[in-house]
Amino acid sequence: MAIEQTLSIIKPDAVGRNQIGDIYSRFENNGLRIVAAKMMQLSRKQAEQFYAEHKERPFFGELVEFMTSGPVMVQVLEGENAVAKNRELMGATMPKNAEPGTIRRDLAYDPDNPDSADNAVHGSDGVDSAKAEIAQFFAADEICPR
Ligand code: RTP
Ligand code: MG
Repeated sequence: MAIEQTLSIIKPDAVGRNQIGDIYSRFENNGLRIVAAKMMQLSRKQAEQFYAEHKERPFFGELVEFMTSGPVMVQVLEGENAVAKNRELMGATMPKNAEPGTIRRDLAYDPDNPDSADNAVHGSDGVDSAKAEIAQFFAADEICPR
């Protein structure tokens, strides 16, 4: 199987709930290595660029507000089929639709706000987008493949 890298972001809601360690454990316990990481406050411009594919969508403004509402933890994950593996660990986009056992269901679903799209994590959706997203946040010498 192919060893891949993927970009992961722990979003402001999960950072605010002190869930970085829980999420890192899920990565490490499922064959994904953290090979680069940084905490940062995204600027509006960085968030808009990162989610540019969604700029015509009705939720774009809300998404940019959310992604800039507090610090995020950005990491490169490496492992066999890392792109798909990370998406599997994350679960469906909306926490209410994500399966129990996934990050989004276990850590982001709020029964008092069941339709919220605040969903704890981002993961690249393909090998090509992973390469582009990694390059947006990390210089080559900031990544430590193992
Ligand atoms: P992500 O890019 O963050 O990993 O999420 P995803 O692939 O599962 O979902 P995507 O369609 O790329 O949507 C990006 C993010 O936009 C927010 N969203 N809000 N209110 C809504 O209907 C809605 N739909 C999507 C979510 O934060 C989603 O992760
Ligand atoms: Mg996406």
